[in-house]
Amino acid sequence: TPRTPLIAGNWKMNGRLTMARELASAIAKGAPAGVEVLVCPPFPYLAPVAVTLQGSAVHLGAQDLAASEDGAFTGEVSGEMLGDLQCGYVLVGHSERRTVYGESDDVVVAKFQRAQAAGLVPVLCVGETQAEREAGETEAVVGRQLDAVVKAAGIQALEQAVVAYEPVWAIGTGLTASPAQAQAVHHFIRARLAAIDAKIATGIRILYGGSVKADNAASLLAESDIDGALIGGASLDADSFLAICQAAT
Ligand code: G2H
Repeated sequence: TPRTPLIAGNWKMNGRLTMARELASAIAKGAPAGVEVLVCPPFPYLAPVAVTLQGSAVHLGAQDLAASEDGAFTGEVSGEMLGDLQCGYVLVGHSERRTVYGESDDVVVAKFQRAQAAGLVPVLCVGETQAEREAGETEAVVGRQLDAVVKAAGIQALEQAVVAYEPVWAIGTGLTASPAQAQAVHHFIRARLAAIDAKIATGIRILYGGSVKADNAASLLAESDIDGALIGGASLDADSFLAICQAAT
């Protein structure tokens, strides 16, 4: 595959400053060659983690950004601010944002576009709930989430983006999609993009997320359309996270 694997840690709302520094430091020291490694700490720890990562090849990203440009938006953080803190990436439309904070496809699209306007690479998260999967709607839901962005931003925008497929039923539940189940959806996503632009579809990295651990990473990453992983729980332990990075090499 022409695609460099990307292993991204989504720390969610966990840890304290000391832990953030220690985790970042261990990852910076242990990250293997041949894989791109990304960590996404909580907002307040971006700046100290950026300092810790200085001189290492590990990339820094945020977990969310504002859908608006700078202005009177109390509590929000703009893409430009994240750029100032050395972020190169930002998660957009994580299922927790969509479900717990009610982010619609429109909001996700706005965040995707704001990220790119600020020079950040958005990691667009898509995925179906358990009820949607059981109703046979996986492709309809994932297709809709993907199309919303392609329609608004244009297919060219996907050249500077990453997609993460995260079945909601597999997030933090210990349930993982089987490699074949994940591969089927990854293939669907790539084919949907290929129908518009084959080159962009070939180049884009599609990560799998949802209870990825050191012991199931290799079999998922062996699938031809799985180009990396977005890791929550297991990214909080340096050894586990580094083992997953190693599995991607
Ligand atoms: C899915 C994933 C990381 P976890 O949310 O984004 O979390 O690996 O804990 O299921």
